[in-house]
Amino acid sequence: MKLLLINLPKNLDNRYDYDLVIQPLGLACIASFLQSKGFDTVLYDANAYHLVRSEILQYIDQIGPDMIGISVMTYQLPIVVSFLRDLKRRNSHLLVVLGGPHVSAEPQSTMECCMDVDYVVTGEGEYTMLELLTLLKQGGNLDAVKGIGYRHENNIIINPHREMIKDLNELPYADWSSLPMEKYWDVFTTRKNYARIFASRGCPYKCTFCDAPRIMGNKLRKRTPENIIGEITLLYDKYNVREFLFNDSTLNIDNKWLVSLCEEILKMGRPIIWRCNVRADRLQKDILHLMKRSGCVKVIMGIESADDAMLRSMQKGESLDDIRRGMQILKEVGMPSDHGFIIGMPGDTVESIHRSIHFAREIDASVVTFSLATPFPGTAFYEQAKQEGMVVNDWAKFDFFGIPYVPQGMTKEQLQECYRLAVKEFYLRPKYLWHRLLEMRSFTNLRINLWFAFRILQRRYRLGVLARKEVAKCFLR
Ligand code: B12
Ligand code: SF4
Repeated sequence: MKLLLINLPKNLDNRYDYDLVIQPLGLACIASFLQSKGFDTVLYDANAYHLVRSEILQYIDQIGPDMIGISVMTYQLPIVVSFLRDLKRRNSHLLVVLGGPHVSAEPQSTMECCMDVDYVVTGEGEYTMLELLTLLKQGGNLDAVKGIGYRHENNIIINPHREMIKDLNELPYADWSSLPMEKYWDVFTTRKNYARIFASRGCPYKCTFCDAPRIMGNKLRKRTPENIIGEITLLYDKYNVREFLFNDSTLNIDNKWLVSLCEEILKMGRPIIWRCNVRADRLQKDILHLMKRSGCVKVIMGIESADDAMLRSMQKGESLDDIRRGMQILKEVGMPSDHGFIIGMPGDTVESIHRSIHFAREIDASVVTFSLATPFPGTAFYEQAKQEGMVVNDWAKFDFFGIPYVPQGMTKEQLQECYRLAVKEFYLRPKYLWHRLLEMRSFTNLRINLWFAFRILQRRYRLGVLARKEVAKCFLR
């Protein structure tokens, strides 16, 4: 049986609608794992080539797989469903398996909403896919495969979850050889080629807005520093990768392990630059110095809100004092940082959002992102939003920019106005624009930043148009 794992673009009908081009790491991990077990598995990143619908369908015809696997984040579901309709019309015998964040939280409804889906996989995909493919090849009962959903006599059966992989060192390195490595970049990329890798999986925290623990579990599981260095060395030597981003939810949960990782990077004898996600309350000055020496050029640290009551209600496990302390350490070490705020969570008011906007200006970080609160299925926030009456009519809005949820006490227009203010107050300041320009490290970096500036303004404009349309509707009623 031939399996094709394919990464779809966010817009199947407009090849220019994209924000970044990043490796589909989850699919690449599953591909190399199945290949190592002898399964005929092809990995293809249609997003990296900016292909449109007809071109992707043509590619699939050429490859002629028996099964196709796609990863689904919540906002991607409508795109995937529309693509599968076209695909199954051309080839009704092709089996379809979906996995990833949305499917892990909503296996039943995913199968209900799309008859073209034959199987869903919840949680980590490597061993579940191995068992599913083995069973399809050799025969046997699907109810024995943990972590899948399937159809049986007009019913949908969702099997129990599979335990998380205990030893991540067992896994082979991702299937880099199938990816066009020179095509990848994100907003901060300064050096080509650039790659994202993961050093650990799982997160013990319980932030109400986050889906990560559901997908990768509540326990932090780490690869050994030696194992990670092996993959970095391969990427450096064979694929000329000089810039890395650790995809881990948080890299500084276990600081002792992080120290060993940095020491191994220093010993490796290959100069790289890297970035990672951190939590403020786990930052230590000496470790941050070591990270910097080993090539860390930036950390990404979610702040979420500058209001202590909001931080408590989000169960962030950090206070504003922790965040200020973290910011101070970053400043003392001279570590550039990026920070994310979420606006429109339950309990937010125009005042609490303004507090966050002012705080963002005060900390003067190099980049600050404002995301509109999005209740992803599987999170405590989602349950609360549903209790408050949220009805989901379009999963495409679940992308941090659509507005699927408005906190009680605020109107949608107020929320849109807050977002527009945040963009204006932060990004459109001459001082900020000047700093960004001074920070440019390469032509690649400049080009990427110009593209992002365009996308931010485009979104702000669209939100403005939407807001005006809503106001017009009110007058017409
Ligand atoms: C790093 C990261 C990013 C990075 C890189 C993303 C990437 N594609 O590499 C950046 C910052 C760019 C990013 C952007 C976004 N992200 Co993000 N991101 C993450 C994070 C922290 C790790 C993802 C990762 O690489 N994991 C490691 C790999 C190995 O695991 P994996 O991808 O989950 O794949 C495994 C399983 O899910 C499963 N699987 C996955 N796909 C498939 C497919 C099949 C067929 C099968 C069988 C199995 C399977 O098997 C894989 C191997 O075990 C997760 C949180 C988390 N810890 O999971 C959020 C997360 C995935 N992101 C999320 C979101 C919403 C986004 C954005 C939409 C936000 C935005 N609007 O900007 C964008 C979308 C960009 C895009 N198109 O990819 C949400 C998704 C929630 C949801 N239900 O949709 C998460 C869960 C965080 C959250 N807020 O709760 N993200
Ligand atoms: S936001 Fe970060 S710390 Fe909080 S649960 Fe998600 S991954 Fe863990």
